[in-house]
Amino acid sequence: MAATLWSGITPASSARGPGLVAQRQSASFFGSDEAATDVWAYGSVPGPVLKVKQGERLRIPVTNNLPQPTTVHWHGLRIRNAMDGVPFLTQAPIGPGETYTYDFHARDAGTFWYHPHVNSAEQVGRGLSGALVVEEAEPIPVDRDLVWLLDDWRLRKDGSIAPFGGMHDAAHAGRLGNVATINGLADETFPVRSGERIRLRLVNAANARIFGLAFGNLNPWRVAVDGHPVVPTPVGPDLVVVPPGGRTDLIVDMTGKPGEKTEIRDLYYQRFAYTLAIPSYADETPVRKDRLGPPRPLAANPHHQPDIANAERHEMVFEGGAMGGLREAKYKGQTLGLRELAGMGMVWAVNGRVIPPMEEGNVGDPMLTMKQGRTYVLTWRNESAFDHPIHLHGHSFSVIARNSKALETPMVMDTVLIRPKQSVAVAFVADNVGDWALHCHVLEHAAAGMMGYVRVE
Ligand SMILES: [Cu+2]
Repeated sequence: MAATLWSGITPASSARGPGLVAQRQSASFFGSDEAATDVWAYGSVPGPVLKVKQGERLRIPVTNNLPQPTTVHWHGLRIRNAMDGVPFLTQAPIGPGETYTYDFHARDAGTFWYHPHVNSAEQVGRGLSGALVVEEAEPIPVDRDLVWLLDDWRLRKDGSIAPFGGMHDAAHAGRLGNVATINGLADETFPVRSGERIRLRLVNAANARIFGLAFGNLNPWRVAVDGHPVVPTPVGPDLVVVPPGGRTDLIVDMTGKPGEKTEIRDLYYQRFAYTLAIPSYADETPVRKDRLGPPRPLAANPHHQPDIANAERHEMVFEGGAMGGLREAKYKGQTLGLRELAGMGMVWAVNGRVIPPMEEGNVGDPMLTMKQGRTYVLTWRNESAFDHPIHLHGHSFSVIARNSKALETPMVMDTVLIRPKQSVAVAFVADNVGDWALHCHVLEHAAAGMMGYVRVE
């Protein structure tokens, strides 16, 4: 981990360089070649950090050297529908041996990421993901700006990736791994210097694992969520919860003394708590003596303000899975019992309908058709026994209420975690024309009935 972290962010030229090549290769999560694992990756695990300035254009040829079709989705970026990377809905899959060039402008600053949208559970699960950083015109001054792409892997004893599929993962919490990595390495060591200020960009690229990080007395400032600025606030004793697909930007002041060590623990699944990273202070003179003051807020991204008073309102109810009480649901026009549905690998329903996987020439009907420029308030209710991080493509939304209680400070996001038996209300202006995927980012859930799309026309 250390080597990757110190290298920080790759130069902007990588965004316009030779592009991305999705390929089979090997990776070593434990820093030794003996324990190398066959992965699918964009040249490295994770892929290169693509870095541009806000407003700049990215032109990224993606070559597919995998044994199956692929695409790239630019998670959180509000770009043209044709560049969104959803197979059959926005583009034909990129076949083996083919190249497709993505071309768009980075309108919003912040921390984003990229990953395939074809056979996502396996392709992302085998290692295809990378961070995309869009720099603000005026970033918060820091000593180091680091990406931590968080992931987990389900490895067998011989170090190989365990097979994908199976109803158990799909019907429960998704494919949780047994090895957690930061930037592709399982080493917890994190060399720091006393007194330095770090911007830590957390990206959760795991199929299903929710990270709930305890920073102890480091007490970092949260400055952005899903790329969008929030008023800098110390996280205090709360866990920094990052669901699959989500991002959180922190400003961490390393306030320990030279030679000290501290721990960053993941406590989300309390029975499986573990130490993710051990910041270890170098035996050097502190970078500065006094603790720095609060970071100044980042400038907001250019959003249309939702007109909530005149919004059109809709509800989406997510049901199904194990222990969820769903008895039957509509699938391809038929009402089927949960057991029959499970036999077909489909166990999740939205408003009583299991959404079939999209295929060539048949993407099904939109879950909702919206008018361009109009404000929508969607209430998403999780009636199941499992967490669902719900992700909307092509837009960012303001989370305006949780469990019917209005939030004092709405938060702009693109992936919102909804706990069991809870609800969120999100508001946004449908300002980006096209067909936009709306799905659970537990990738095994998405494949088992929780991925549809909404239309803006
Ligand atoms: Cu889900």
